[in-house]
Amino acid sequence: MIRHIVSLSLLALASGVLPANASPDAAGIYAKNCAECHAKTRLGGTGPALIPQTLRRMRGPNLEAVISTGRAATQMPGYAAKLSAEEITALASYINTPLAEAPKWDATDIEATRALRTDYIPANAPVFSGDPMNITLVVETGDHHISVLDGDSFAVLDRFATPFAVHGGPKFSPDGRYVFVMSRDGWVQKYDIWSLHEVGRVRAGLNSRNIAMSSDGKWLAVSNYLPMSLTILSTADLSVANIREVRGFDGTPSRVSAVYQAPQRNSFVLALKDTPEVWEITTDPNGGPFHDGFVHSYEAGMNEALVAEEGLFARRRIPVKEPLDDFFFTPDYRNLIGTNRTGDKGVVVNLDVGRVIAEFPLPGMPHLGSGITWQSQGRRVMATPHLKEAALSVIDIDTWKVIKTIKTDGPGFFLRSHENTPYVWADVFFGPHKDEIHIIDKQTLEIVKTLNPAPGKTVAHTEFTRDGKYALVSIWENDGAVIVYDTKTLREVRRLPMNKPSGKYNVWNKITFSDGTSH
Ligand code: DHE
Repeated sequence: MIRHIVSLSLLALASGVLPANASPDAAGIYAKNCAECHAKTRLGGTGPALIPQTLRRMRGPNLEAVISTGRAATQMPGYAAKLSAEEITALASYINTPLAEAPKWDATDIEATRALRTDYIPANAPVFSGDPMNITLVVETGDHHISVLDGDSFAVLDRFATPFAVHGGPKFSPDGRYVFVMSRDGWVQKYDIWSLHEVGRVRAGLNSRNIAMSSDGKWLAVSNYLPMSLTILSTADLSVANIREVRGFDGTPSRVSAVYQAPQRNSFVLALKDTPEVWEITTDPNGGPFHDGFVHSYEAGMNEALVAEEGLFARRRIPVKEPLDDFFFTPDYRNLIGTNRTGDKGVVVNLDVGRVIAEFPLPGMPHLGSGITWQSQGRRVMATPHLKEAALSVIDIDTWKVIKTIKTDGPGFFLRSHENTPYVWADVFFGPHKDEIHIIDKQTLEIVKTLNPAPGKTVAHTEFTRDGKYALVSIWENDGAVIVYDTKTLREVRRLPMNKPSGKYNVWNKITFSDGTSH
């Protein structure tokens, strides 16, 4: 009898059908089918990392469907013919389980991934005839490419492959020649716009948030969730200049919510996601310690930490009441406006005095990373969309009062404007009106028009040409496009086919911190 059961089980295994009570060996299935591309460690190889931190953020089809049918426009094949439904379910659950131990990713590991292109020969002048300051990059997330658009003719000058899943704004060198792109798996790619050629890439983190360029163009900060660190790279050759393990006063390890440059301050500013602190790291070659504000920030009973750091990359800690998830700055970079994890209030941290100077209600999960500011009726205002509310909040940045809540047709993701246009362009990213984009008068704060260029399709994220004459809007779909609008007539003038275009970034607008652009 026993022999009969054993032979039945062996028969079942040989035919790929498991007995009802046996669960598939997910680790074994992974090792056999996935490790070659995604690494034994699941931290990624030629394919992306397969860990919850990465998978959670991936939009689109669910995991089992990707394993079954593969991922279009990538090397990922479908496994439906090779693995049973139970095995696919087990594999999906296995890769969605956190790693048993936090992986090490130090300077040696990073350096081992640094690959500078041997076929790259820097050009002496732009290899194209257009205005290098009016180049706009279009991130195409559908097949992980960037299109380099001439901002006058709208010709695609180059289309280069990026690391998988680029997120956040690419950052330009202050002269506009080089651009740095980051993927969620922590890869940083350097591209030479003049030469229309990749320079190289390096894996600065295992799961990263965003990048920031120092005001002198020498350093690129990479904020990481995994490991919990800030990596600073030399922009010249992508080598590691500094790695800071991120821990709060009490030793709590923390992910970094985001890092931005504060140009007037020669510093990087970052907020910690798991502990209530903001850090400022100097990129002044003469180093710290910081000005008076450094001392002020320790008045709140934190004198034990009053150890002034000096030199390049010296750090200053600013305590806040709650961890900040997302933040934005006033144009002079003296004030940081952050939001707490529950996304119901705005907190203003004055970087000069190093403490919170105002709080105001801001319910509905404001997306401050997309905030913009402009002059409205003689005062400077900032506006932010809300990820969970069909509204935009407009705030007076002198009084810190919400002066208007503009009702929209759904929660939005991105806001954009330009000094040469009287309008703000606000998408409606979520819900049944995701195909709309609102045009808002910067003075009256009223919606004056709603565009609906591709009914039923997601329409989002606007960027302007250098002169503000044209607005470029994404039809955020695989068979999508970038629509070029005349910003005066609000009429469509061109439609450029693109593969799921997401953000677009104009060199001039970004390096001059144009009024109406986010970071
Ligand atoms: Fe983003 C920028 C955070 C989800 C597309 N996003 C940013 C920035 C932050 C941020 C902090 C500013 C970084 C910078 O540019 O230096 N994003 C978050 C989140 O916390 C959130 C809600 C959850 C997460 O998955 O991390 C999130 N973001 C998304 C998406 O789902 C989007 C729509 C698609 C995608 O690519 O993942 C998305 N985020 C973008 C884009 C920018 C961005 C296109 C740059 C906008 C710009 O104009 O600069």
